[in-house]
Amino acid sequence: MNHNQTAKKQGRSTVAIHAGYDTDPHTGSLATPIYQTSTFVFPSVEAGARRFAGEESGYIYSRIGNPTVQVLEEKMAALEKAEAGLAFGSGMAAVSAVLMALVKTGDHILGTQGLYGCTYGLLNLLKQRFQVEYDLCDMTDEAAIREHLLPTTKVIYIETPINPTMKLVDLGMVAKVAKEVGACVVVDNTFMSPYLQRPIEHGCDIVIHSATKYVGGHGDVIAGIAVGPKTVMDEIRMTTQKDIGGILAPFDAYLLIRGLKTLGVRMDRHCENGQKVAEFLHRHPKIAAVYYPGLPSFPQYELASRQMDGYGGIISFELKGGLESGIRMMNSVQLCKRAVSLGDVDSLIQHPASMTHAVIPAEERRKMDITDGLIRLSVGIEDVEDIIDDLDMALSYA
Ligand code: LCS
Repeated sequence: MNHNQTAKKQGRSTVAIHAGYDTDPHTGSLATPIYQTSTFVFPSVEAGARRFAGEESGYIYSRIGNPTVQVLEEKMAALEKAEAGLAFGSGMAAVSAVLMALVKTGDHILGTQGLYGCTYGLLNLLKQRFQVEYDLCDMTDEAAIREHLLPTTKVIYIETPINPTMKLVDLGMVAKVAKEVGACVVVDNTFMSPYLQRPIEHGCDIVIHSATKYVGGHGDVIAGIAVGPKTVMDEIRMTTQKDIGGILAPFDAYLLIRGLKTLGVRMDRHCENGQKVAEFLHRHPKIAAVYYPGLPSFPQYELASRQMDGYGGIISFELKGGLESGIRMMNSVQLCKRAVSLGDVDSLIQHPASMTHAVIPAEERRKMDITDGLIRLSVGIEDVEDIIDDLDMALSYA
């Protein structure tokens, strides 16, 4: 039976463990074998030619398909309820391959006001080098989206929650508007993982992950995933993936397959810890504001509860003492690590304005509400009392 057909009837954790791979037919290996090979032997010249012509299935060369990587691609497609998936050597390789396959010179991309710094950098690169236009708008507001759409808008690009402000976008609302104008909705689902949010269920077209984060989960691999309609994924595989070449190595695919097997238990714990840490910060006298979708005071709490299966593990906050207090606090943590990235089992704390989002000019950052005092915490799966003790101690130095 086809893995994806089986997966439709199963729960998210079962899919994460079983989709894309059954016992290895050659050896009975329970774990997915790492096919550490660059190339594949053709049974005949004619068969090789048929594979190149797309007339026969079969592997050719690992830049255009590898059995270990394929298991990961099928698992992620099944989790996101997509037809097909593609794995990349980084989240940015996925973002760039998808966008460059969907647009050409003169086209327009409409993005959320607030994007991961390098995605913002890529939009500027596409504009400066290839005259692909872009605008960013507040996508919490349907009228603002309609105002910014152009006849040339090919892609609506969304992050939700937005890195690092945690603002949400109503996926169903954007998908409806996009359908009216024939634009493709691309969603960066990194902050949620497919365990907590599946944009395709809301009518969106393509989903991207920095698999470096929750998908891998252990802070030991850089990777990206894109999933969506098979025709679009096939096109990307044979163009911006094959010819630009940002593919994933078989060993890294193996690490992600291994990571996905514990996605459910990790995400449940990230959510549980995230909620308790957010509540602790919310009560703390030195904290001015906490941005976490699971707090009833969060402006989009209702949307979060409707659209997401959990509130996740990322919290942004500001101290009453501003940036200087924040720096003292971040320099005092011991258990939480001062590091970029997120979604790891380890708790990570960083300063967006000078780190992940430093590439965005200060004026643009202000429009995105990335204040200089904003701190982002990725709550890990350590014992939550230990995380809270560490933050409490660090805040005493703030
Ligand atoms: N999309 C989002 C939402 C991200 O947060 C990142 C990386 C990427 C795409 C790019 O993925 P990568 O190429 O790194 O796998 N975000 C980072 C962050 O917030 N801290 O360090 C990297």
